[in-house]
Amino acid sequence: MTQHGPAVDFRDFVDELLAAGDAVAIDRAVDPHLEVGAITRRAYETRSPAPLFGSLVGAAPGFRILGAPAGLGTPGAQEYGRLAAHFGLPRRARPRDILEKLVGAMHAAPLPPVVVADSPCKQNIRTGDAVDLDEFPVPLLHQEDGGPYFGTYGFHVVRSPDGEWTSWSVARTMLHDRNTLVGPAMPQQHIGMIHQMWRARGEHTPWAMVLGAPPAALAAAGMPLPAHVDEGGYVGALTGSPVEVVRTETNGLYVPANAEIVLEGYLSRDETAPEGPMGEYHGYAFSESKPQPVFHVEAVTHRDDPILPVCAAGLPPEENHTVWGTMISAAALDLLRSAGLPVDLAWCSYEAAGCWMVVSVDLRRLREMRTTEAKLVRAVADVLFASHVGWLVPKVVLVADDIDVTDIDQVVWAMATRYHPGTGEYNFPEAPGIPMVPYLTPEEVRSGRGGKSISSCLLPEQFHGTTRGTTASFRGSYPRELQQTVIDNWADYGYR
Ligand SMILES: Cc1cc2nc3c(=O)[nH]c(=O)nc-3n(C[C@H](O)[C@H](O)[C@H](O)COP(=O)(O)O)c2cc1C
Ligand SMILES: [Mn+2]
Repeated sequence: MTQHGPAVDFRDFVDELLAAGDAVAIDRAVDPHLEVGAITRRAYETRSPAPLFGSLVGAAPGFRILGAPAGLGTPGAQEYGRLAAHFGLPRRARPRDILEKLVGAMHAAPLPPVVVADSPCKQNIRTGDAVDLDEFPVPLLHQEDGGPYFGTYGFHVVRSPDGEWTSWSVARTMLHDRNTLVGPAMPQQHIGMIHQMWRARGEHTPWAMVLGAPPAALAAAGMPLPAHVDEGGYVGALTGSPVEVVRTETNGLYVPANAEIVLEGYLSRDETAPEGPMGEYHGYAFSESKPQPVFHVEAVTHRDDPILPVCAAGLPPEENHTVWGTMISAAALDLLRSAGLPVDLAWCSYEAAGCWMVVSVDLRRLREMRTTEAKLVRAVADVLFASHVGWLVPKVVLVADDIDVTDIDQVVWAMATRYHPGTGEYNFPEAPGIPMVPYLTPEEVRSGRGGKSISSCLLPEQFHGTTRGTTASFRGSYPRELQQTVIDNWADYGYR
């Protein structure tokens, strides 16, 4: 193996977290039945290091779980360290650094994966009747879940029948029995589109699922890049080296060679089974299960002492917010900027649980445009709500670029003091959107449209390049030299 580093090798990622004190090796026996989930949830909610479970009740010795693989750290310099490590960025990276790296790679030439001979993911191989998913510590993550979830932080690999498009995408999969899984493959998502192509030919969809993938590949598989774009090529551009892949045992797909666990088989043409309920990323568990397509596992390969990464979805911050939210932000930011809109940054506030994206508007460029609020809002809606990424974003909040959109306190302040009730909100009942949003009416869920808005926190005079007030704050209300003096003397005043 030639690829090393936390972005391209999950083992290196885990080692880096341990070395940085951002993961805790837990040796005592922990039960995959709820206890793994409870510890992982508490780690998110207290912003503690990621739990690495080394001894799991009922599982084969050596089998491990990493919980909260992209949870946040305590507020401060390394808050985003675990996420930054997914991209090979320093642990001190800030959201803007991460976004600019992700956007930059969208404009670099794709570096497609390369096939290699060395493949740790084949250290253990089981095929046919020897496949037994119960051998793994598949966790029941919440007491309200309909079953244990194998895939909460892995990605599907599928390829279009003409071989032109290989899609990597993150979606959940629940254990159905010893060799089948069940989970969503929504028609608007790329796995659903490719599934439909195979179904139209009357065939099952050849499929693999990769767990313990190179972290950058996992994140890219959670990114709404446009259709027909291979996430694999994007990951190469992002990390600067092509992902090393190997052929599956059974179905001719290619998977990252250093993956912890690979499941291979097919996504059934038309067989379904009940899936869920599950504690979900908006922070709720709804009581019903739904019929979803069945994934048949015909081979399992894994590294020695494999590590299954686990996201225990629910209240923020978990990986749906930190990874998915960040990848949505980057894709939307690039889309809006590329359309020539005066956009500084876009950020899906983790605290908003996937329900809104805050967009900061470059006031200098806004003035030059000589536009109005209604026209600006319409332009943002036209670009965003027609796109693959925009389908995922229910609400957009526009703020001026004096607001740091990655700081929720500033966003709340802008919404409270600048959004005008009655005139500041624009509704888009015809815009298509993901039907999982909790507040949608049954009719909106059925039609797949509506429940979408853009709220403007731009003040009328900001369209003409003026702002009536200045900001009364440490940064806004004192001369630069005095600010520096205060900072330099902070300890001398008696502050620690
Ligand atoms: C931890 C995590 C869990 C996710 N779970 C799902 C899921 O269950 N279903 C789904 O459609 N998307 C899920 N997503 C979002 C998709 O991965 C994302 O929308 C991605 O763009 C889909 O790939 P595609 O654009 O190639 O279709 C999840 C993302 C993350 C990071
Ligand atoms: Mn895709």
